[in-house]
Parts: sequence; C-alpha cells; structure tokens
Amino acid sequence: MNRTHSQALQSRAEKLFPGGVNSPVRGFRSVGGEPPFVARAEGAYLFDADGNRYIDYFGSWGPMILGHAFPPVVEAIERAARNSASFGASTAAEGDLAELVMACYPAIERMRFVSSGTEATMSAIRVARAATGRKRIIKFEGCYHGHADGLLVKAGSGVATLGIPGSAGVPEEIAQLTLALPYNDLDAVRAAFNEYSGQIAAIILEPVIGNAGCILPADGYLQGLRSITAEHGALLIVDEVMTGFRLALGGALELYQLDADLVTLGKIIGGGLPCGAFGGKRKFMDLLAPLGPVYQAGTLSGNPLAMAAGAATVGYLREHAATIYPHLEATSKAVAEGVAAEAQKAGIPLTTNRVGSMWTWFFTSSPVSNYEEAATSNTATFGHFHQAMLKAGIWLPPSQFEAMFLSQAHGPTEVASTITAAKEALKLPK
Ligand code: HOZ
Repeated sequence: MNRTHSQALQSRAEKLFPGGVNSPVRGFRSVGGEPPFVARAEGAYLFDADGNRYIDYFGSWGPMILGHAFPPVVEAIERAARNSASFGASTAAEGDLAELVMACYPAIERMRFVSSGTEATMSAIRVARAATGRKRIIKFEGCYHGHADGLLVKAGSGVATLGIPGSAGVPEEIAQLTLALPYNDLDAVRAAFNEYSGQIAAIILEPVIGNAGCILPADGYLQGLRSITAEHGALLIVDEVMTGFRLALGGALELYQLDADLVTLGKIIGGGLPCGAFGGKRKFMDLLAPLGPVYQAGTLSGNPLAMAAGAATVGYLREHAATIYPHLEATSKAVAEGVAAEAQKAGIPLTTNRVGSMWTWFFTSSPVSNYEEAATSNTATFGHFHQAMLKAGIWLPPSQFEAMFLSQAHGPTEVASTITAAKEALKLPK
C-alpha cells in the first residue's frame, strides 16, 4: 500500500502540531505504524491522501452513524452555510434541534447547546455543584468525560491509551475533589457516600463505557446508582456523548429504562460538526444564567451549521429508527462475532463486549467488566492486529481502549471483507 503522500503530510504535521496531531490518540503511538491522512470519506469508506480505501470502524469516534457525506446532512449544511456560518444570536435552528432531542429524551426538560462534549460535562458538573452546594464528584475508572481538569482522574480514552495516570497541569486540589471508583461496583459507591457524607454533588458516568474499550453495565447497576444518588441528595449525570442516539434513539436512558438528573450529549447530536449539549430536570437547568447564578457561555454555542447537521441527522434517525437500529444491530453482531470466531479458530484469546453498534475486541481471555480487567488485554497483540487490518484496508480505532462503531452504510459486503482480513491479521508472529 503506497502511503507517500501521507508520510509527507505527517512530516509536515510534526513540525506544526505536538506529536503531529490535534488530538492524542490520532498519533497511533500505542499501536505503531503511521497514521494515514484522510482526504475524503463516503458512506462506510475513508480514502487517504494516496487514494487508498479503508472500511471505517471509528466513524469520527462516533458521530457518523448515518455514514460519511450522507446527502441529507451535506445538503442541510450547505443550505445553512449560504445564510452565514455564525451569528452569535438566537436562531430557529436551535429550537428545531432541541425539540428533536427532547422528543427522544424525556429526561431532558431544558437544555443548552455547547460546542463539545468536554464543555457539556464540565458545565453539567458546575450545575450539580451549584444545586447541591457540594464540591466532590464521583467518576469511574476508565470513563472519559472530556479533558476538563477534574475529569482527567483515572480517565479512559487517550489517557488510558498513553498510560498517563492523571494529567500534569491539573492542580492536586482539583483532582482531590474527584473520587474515581471501579465501574460496576455498587458497594464502592455506597462506601464513598458513607465516607464523604453530605459532600458528594454528583455521580457522572458513561452508562456503557466506550473509552476503556466497550464495557457494559451489570444488571441493576445503573438503577442502583440512580437509587443511591436519590437517597443521598446527589445528582446522577449520565454522559451520553458516545451512547446518545447510538444505542437507541433515546440512547442508554431508553435502552436501560433509566432516569437522570442531567444528561450530556455530543458526537451524533452535531451530525459530524462540533456540537455538544447538556440538559435535564428544569429545576437544575434553570440555575443557569441569565435565569440563575451558574455562569456558562459560548460564542459558537448553537452554531447554525452544527444545528442544521444535527437536526438532519437526528431527524433522519427518528424517521427511520425502525429500520436503522435493527440494521446497525445485525451488522455489528455479524462483524463482531465473525471476527471473534476467527480468533477462536486461531487460538487467540479474545473477549468481545458489544451493545448495538458499539463494541471492542479485547485481547484477553477474561471477562471485561471494569477498567482493571480491560487493562489485562495484550496491547501488543492489539497493535499487531491493528497494523495488519490497516494494511488490508480496515481502519479500526488506534487503541485497545476505544470502542468500534459502524454506520447504516455498513452492510454484508463490508462485514465479509472485514472477516476475511481478520483471518489473515490474526496470524500473529511467533
Ligand atoms: N477522545 C476521543 C475518543 N474517545 C478522540 C477524539 C479524536 O482524537 O478525534
């Protein structure tokens, strides 16, 4: 596979950006090999600067559920752009997307748009602290909620990928306010509420972890968190940046019949443009300025292009939910189980965790129900697998600790090519 142009672009990027990238996991440091530079994408396929074609299994890390350059989304962005890219003033488009979101998320009575998932989680925590007058928060090991200071404690995604225990530059005083507990362990949560009685403002979690690889909640775990927070007067913040509109139209809240005080959204909600949102119970959201004392703002919040792309995406999902979600489920099941069967034939220990169109192949024989177990994966084997798949034209997320995603544009052809490629890629060097 010729990668001459990508290599030249990488050399230039290394002179411009730390590590040659604008977001750490894109650097391929944990899997080895050189990252191709993307020139364009269509449907289920990415095309690099040298014209090589890849089946895309990371979908811009989640947003591209309808496939790349999906015509209704492209047209909506084009239409909006003709009216100018930004106003910094209210538009009808914000209400259009908000109504769609609220129709899918009954837990959201009021919401606010921001420009990223990081802003959404950071703002939701500020609201929770204001609502309770408490400082501490609970998060779970391996969950990633963006890169705000207090949320990088034992975080997943690039933090786990690069083996950074916390982040330099985060003051200890801030990190200490975050209690990082093992996921899927209600006793640990009860113990923390006893130890820090009256001090915990909120629990924030990924209802299905995507940022330590895909890790599912045990039966009753999410409901358990809901009861514990209610009992202790703390808020439950469900971070659906990754799972929102992906696991179901109403995300994990719908799938697991869960209620939340606050919900954070990103990725799919912007149809591939920079967009996030947080929302929830009115009594909490009305604490925000200009109604209340919690300050939060953004020049590009509710950006008209992002609103248009988001409304085209969520609107399409809503209209076609009855066919899209079963298709995503069937295609993901076929590829996830097909590759797992090849690993079994090759005698390679592999644990597959999947819910809908989100999954991870962990190179370990043990079940994976929390970050500690995910960390038993053989990351060198994952790196070998990743490189071999890329050479065969299959682009997986470049980390053992990220989830795979597919889109409505993936189908039996892509599944068959992926399984064939995996059969070869799983021939590991002795
Ligand atoms: N934090 C993102 C994955 N969980 C990575 C974003 C990116 O590198 O684009």
